[in-house]
Amino acid sequence: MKSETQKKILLSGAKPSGELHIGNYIGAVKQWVALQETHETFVPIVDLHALTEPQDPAKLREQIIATAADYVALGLDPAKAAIFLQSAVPEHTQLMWILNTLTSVGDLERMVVYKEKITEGKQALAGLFTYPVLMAADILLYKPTVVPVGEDQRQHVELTRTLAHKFNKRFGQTFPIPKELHPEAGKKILSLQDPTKKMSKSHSSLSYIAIADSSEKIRQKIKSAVTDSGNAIKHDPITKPAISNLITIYHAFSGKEIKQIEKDFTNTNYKNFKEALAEVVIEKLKPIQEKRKDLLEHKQKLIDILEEGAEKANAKASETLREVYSKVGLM
Ligand code: AQP
Repeated sequence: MKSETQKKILLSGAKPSGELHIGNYIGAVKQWVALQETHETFVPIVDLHALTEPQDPAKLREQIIATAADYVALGLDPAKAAIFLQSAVPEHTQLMWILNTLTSVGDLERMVVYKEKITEGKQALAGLFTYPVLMAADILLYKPTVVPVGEDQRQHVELTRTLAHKFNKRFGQTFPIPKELHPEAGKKILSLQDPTKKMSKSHSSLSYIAIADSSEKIRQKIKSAVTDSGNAIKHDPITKPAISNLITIYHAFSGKEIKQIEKDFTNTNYKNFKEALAEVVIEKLKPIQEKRKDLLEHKQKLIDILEEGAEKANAKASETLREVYSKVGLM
């Protein structure tokens, strides 16, 4: 038990509700890729979460396989990380039920993502309301020490910690309390069209850059990105959120320090900076897109990766669920 809590374990996932974008990459996947070297890594494609909003079944299947290709092309190594479908490991929904019995409706009503989705006009469905409990189950099943996520998931990880504490208090020490990790820069990449909102798959396609976007599309999207008043390339998220967002993207894709980027573009303007940014993004995505294309041409290879990942995940998940069932008094 002690050695298990000390083992470094990582759990995080992405929802195949559309095309994976550079916000998902900078805020989350980039950290998974770095940490798979030092952590036992579980990175489900959380397909059940995609169902919290209406999906066309044929399109969903395509998005699921495309997300698997994105994961591998972005650098997740199936030899180091268990890449699998959430729906292939039934323990996720089984543990969710147990956690549901510990979750207060008041806590769910406070979830900002839920409130935002309702304000955007999404239907107030029970699945959308309770998905943070499924997310808590996704996490706790693997007893992770770290959960690298974007800032939008902070409240959900907080709920996960609350539920872990509640469970441990009532049934005895079971779950280590997971720590969320955010990148230093880029924990919330903003929409290219509306810098008051985060970049999201389910918003207009002009507002995000998909991992799979062509060079032409990337140039067009960055060119049409909203900017702030003035023309200085200055990183100040409060007064200049739009250009700061573009500088953060430049930083994430080039590895250059933000101060250095400001310096390099001192005597220039938004137009020139945007052109340079587009080239940096295109250059970085090119080999990733080639790998992605190759993977999608060999779908069976992706399916094998998912099956192998599910096997690894299942071993861990079934062990945790057995422990939980026994502690709560199920036979
Ligand atoms: N804009 C973002 N900036 C930084 N990180 C982000 N993440 C999402 N958007 C940004 C992080 O990416 C991981 C996977 O997210 P997800 O696919 O599970 O769901 P999401 O957060 O709901 O992403 P989207 O793109 O906004 O999807 P839709 O529009 O379908 O709801 C998470 O760690 C997330 O924090």
